[in-house]
Formats: sequence, structure tokens, C-alpha cells
Amino acid sequence: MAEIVLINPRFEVSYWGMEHALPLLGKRANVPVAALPLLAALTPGEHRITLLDENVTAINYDRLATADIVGLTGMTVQRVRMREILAELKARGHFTVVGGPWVSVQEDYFDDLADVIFVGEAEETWPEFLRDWQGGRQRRRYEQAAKTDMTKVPTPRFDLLNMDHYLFGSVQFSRGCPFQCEFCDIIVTFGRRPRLKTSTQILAELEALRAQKIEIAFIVDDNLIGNKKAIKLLLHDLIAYQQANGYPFDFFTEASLDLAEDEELMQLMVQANIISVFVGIESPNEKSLRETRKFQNVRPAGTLVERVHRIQEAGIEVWCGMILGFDNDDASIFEAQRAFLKEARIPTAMIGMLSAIPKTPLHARLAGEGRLDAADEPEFGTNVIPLQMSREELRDGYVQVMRDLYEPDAYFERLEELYLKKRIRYNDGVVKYWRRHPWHWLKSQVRNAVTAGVLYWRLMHGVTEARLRREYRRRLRRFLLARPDPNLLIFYLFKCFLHYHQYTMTQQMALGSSKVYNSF
Ligand code: B12
Ligand code: SF4
Repeated sequence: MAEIVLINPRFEVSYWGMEHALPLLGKRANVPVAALPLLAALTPGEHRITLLDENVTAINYDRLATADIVGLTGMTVQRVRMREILAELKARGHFTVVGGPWVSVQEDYFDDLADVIFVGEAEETWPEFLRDWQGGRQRRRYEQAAKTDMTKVPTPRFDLLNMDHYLFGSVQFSRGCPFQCEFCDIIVTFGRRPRLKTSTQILAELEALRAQKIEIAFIVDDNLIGNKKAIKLLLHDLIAYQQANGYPFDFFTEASLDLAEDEELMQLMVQANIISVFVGIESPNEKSLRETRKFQNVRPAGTLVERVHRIQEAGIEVWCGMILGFDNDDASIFEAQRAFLKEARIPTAMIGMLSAIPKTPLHARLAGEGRLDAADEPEFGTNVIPLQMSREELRDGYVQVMRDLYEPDAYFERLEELYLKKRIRYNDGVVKYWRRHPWHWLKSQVRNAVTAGVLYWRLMHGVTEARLRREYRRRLRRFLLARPDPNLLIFYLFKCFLHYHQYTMTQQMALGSSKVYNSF
């Protein structure tokens, strides 16, 4: 029997981290990292396992004293903190193991601070390691020979986390993406063949989330629509579940832009109540898209703007990732990105400077060309040395684009264009359900009105800048007059919180009071 503690280290500030807004919302983290409750479910019953999310609870090293194995997960934005924690654990004589997205691509990063590392998926290697450890024959490195059979993945142990501290829950339907973007480490780690769970597994996960009172869940797939035929079947079951249970969940997810070419799929997603989708659009510069092998975003399937509008008009908001600094980008890319996002009416856009993630084809190419900055924390925010502009130009242009996009006027203009002028539908699946169940509608709207009141109070008491508070009040009033619906109002309030985080983050970068946070 082993006493095991698994830790998710503190995040540094990031676009999606919501760090500036979380305290206002009374939460400590955005989403519980999916790996921890999953690894707990994969741990044989004879062991005792504790999950510790440092974003929620501080690490008390004295209380870890009896742990036989301490495991860490983490992505790039946690790597420095991971090293600090590992150094402390080592100084105290602990046996340490590390897995997750960062060590999977940068295997030597922690050197001897990690006794064992796990590269990639661990559904098979984690139980295998525990058996080896019991026999005193564990190896230094574990990597699965074959990708995980998703139909055998157990229900994560959400019950081991205090879910009250998170904004959203997480659920995974599939792994893998069929595309071949040059910069992408996801396909390096998870492969290009989409692998799906069964409906039975997914509905069991949703029930486990419901038991924790989670109502909004992030479907954490690399690309939900990697296998369109299979996901459609699954969505039918999800819709039946939502309808049978009075639509207990709002979902958001990630998918590729070819979603716009499949009307049936978009409608199924709407009926399943997937309200927004994060799409890697990357660039309005077609040459850059070709350069990075993002062929699914290149015509003839329609322009980028047309395809984004098609998804929005189906009733799904598009969030996106954009990249600056491809070899085909010169200084005109900054204005091109601003203009594209305005025309595409995308309020929530994560912009980043191109980064070369270890093990990707981009990393290999740039290493060959001598265009990589080897520093762990590169001075200009990315390890890529751009081709058609200086490093300062790229960094300063990036910060300026972010700043311009999150100026309240620019942000709310994009938002109002979408929700007030275009009046895109929101929660259409639920609205249709409510029409058939008016009593349910009434109960939900009363509850939504109360929630909206609480959120408004939190926003007005949490935001310190009077100018921003005035702006939020003005925009919310305008919204309420045009679309007086408590359900939508909650969503719009959330957009204000999201804006507050992104605005604060970009202002701090622009004013030099924080470092430049890139998207990677
Ligand atoms: C969903 C998701 C999000 C969600 C949820 C994040 C969260 N807090 O959990 C959101 C949208 C919030 C998000 C945000 C960000 N994300 Co993100 N995200 C993902 C995504 C698509 C899936 C992650 C996931 O839940 N997978 C499911 C779980 C089960 O898989 P897993 O964590 O890999 O765990 C498995 C194995 O790795 C292993 N394992 C993991 N840990 C451990 C530990 C031990 C001890 C062992 C034995 C095994 C093990 O076992 C698990 C089972 O096989 C990945 C892409 C990907 N496929 O990895 C990117 C990814 C992890 N994100 C990434 C980044 C950069 C970010 C941001 C920094 C972006 C930004 N600038 O805002 C922020 C960070 C914000 C934050 N504070 O959370 C990068 C990380 C790059 C890297 N190699 O380190 C990835 C890989 C995407 C990419 N290539 O750009 N993200
Ligand atoms: S579409 Fe997204 S997940 Fe798929 S290869 Fe490209 S960047 Fe990676």
C-alpha cells in the first residue's frame, strides 16, 4: 500500500487563467485540471490517494511528510513553480514523479528533481508504475507503447476535489486531432487519430459532475469534431440526456474551423447546449496558414470571416486563438489581426506570439535554421526569432494588439455587434426545451434573475476603477433593454468579468507592471 499525493501547482497569470476575475467571482480556479481526478480513478484501491490543487489550497509540506509518492502535473505556465515544489520535496527526501503536458515535451526539464517522469498519456503506465514501485523495480521514464483505448477510461474522482472553488467542471469526450499544424504539440502527444469514449462513459462523468453541483462544463477535447461521424452519434445521446434531465449543463469546447461546413453537426451541438467553441484560426494571412500547414483554414471552403459567421449564426459563439510572427508575417499583420477580429465580431480572442514547443516540427525546423532562443524564459516572450521583423517589434506589436482589442470600446463593440445587432441565438437548445416546459422556464428564470443580481453586485464591488464600472453599467443597461432575459444577462455579466481579467492583464503588460505573458 502506498500513500500518494498528487499536486497541481499554482498557475502563473495567463489569458484563460482568469486570475484577475476569480477573486471577484468568489472562486479560486477556473477548471480543475482533468489529470488529477482521472489518475486517482486509475489508482488501484489498495493505495491511499490525496489530490492537492495549489490554486485552491496552499501546500503544507509538513502534512506531506508521510507520503510515499508525490506526483506533479503541469503545463508550461506552471513549470517554474513545479521546479520550486520539486526542489522542496527533494530537500525533504520525497520520492517524486512528474507527468503532464510540459514534461511530455521537455523531458529533461526537471533533471534529478523528478525520480520518474511520464511522457504522454498514462492510463496504462500509471498503474504499471505503481506495480513496479511496489516491487522496487520502477523505471526512470514511462511512455505508453500504444495510445490509450478511450473506451476503457474510468470516471474521474471529482469527489476528491473541492469543486465549490472552481468556476467550471471538465469532461473529456475524445483525444487526438486529424490535422497537422506545424506548431502543435497536441498531435505529438495525443496523435492524429481521434479516439472517443462511449456515451455510457460520458453520461457517467456528467452524473459525477452533477453530484458535485457543477452546471457549466468545459469539454476539454483537443478537437471535439476530429471524427465527425462518431461525435454526431455521441451528441444524439447527449441531447437525449440533456432533455431527460431538464438541460442540467451548459458546455463550451474546442473545435476546428471545418465545423462551419457541417450544418447538421452545428445543430447537434446547439441542441446539446454547447454554447461556445474555441477555434484555432491563427491568422488572416493565408500565406502564414499555408506555412504552418493549417490547411483546414484555407479556402475554398469560404473566407475565414464567412465561416466564423456561419458558426455564430447557427447559435454558437466563436472564441479563437490567433498567432503573430509566422515567417510570412511582416509588421502589417498587427493591423490585419485587429481588422479581422472586428469583422469576424469575435469578442474573446487569445492572441499569442508564435512559440516553438519542443518536439514539434516547428521546433525542429527553427532549430535547424538557428532561429531559437534557448533561454528558459526568453527576454522577448517567445523562443522564436521572427523572420520579417525584429524581436522588439513583434513583442511590442503583440502587446499593442492585445491592448487595443481589450479597450472597453473595442471589446463591447465586437460583443454588441454579435448579440445586439446580429442578435445571435443563445442557449437555443434550452430555449426550445423551455417552450415545452413553461414551469421549468419560470423556475429557471427566477433563479437566473437572483444569480444575475449577485453577479452584478460582485462586479460593482470588485472592480476598483470607476471608469470600468461605469462602462459595465452602461453596456449592461443597453443589453438589458435590447434583450431583457435573465439567462442572457448572466452570460453578459460573465463577459464583463472575462473582460476585466483580459483588460487588467493587457494593461499591466502595456504599462510594464507585469512581464509579457505569451499564450504558450
Ligand atoms: C482543456 C484545456 C485547457 C482548459 C482547462 C485547463 C485546466 N486548467 O485544466 C483551459 C481553456 C482553461 C486552458 C487554459 C490554458 N491552457 Co490549455 N489545454 C487544454 C487541453 C485542450 C486539454 C487539457 C486536458 O484537460 N486534457 C485531459 C487530461 C486528462 O489530459 P492530461 O492533462 O494531458 O493528462 C494525461 C497525461 O498527460 C498524464 N498526466 C498528466 N499529468 C500527470 C501527472 C502524473 C504524476 C502522471 C503519472 C501522469 C500525468 O495522465 C493523464 C491521462 O493520460 C490541452 C491540450 C492537450 N490535449 O493537452 C491544452 C494545453 C494543456 N493548454 C495549454 C496552454 C498553454 C494553456 C494556457 C496557458 C493558455 C493561455 N495562455 O491562456 C492556459 C492556462 C490557464 C489555466 N490556468 O488553466 C498547452 C500547454 C502546453 C504545454 N506543453 O505545456 C496545451 C497542451 C495546448 C497547447 N498546445 O497549446 N486549457
Ligand atoms: S487543429 Fe488544433 S489540435 Fe489540431 S493539429 Fe491544428 S493546432 Fe493541433
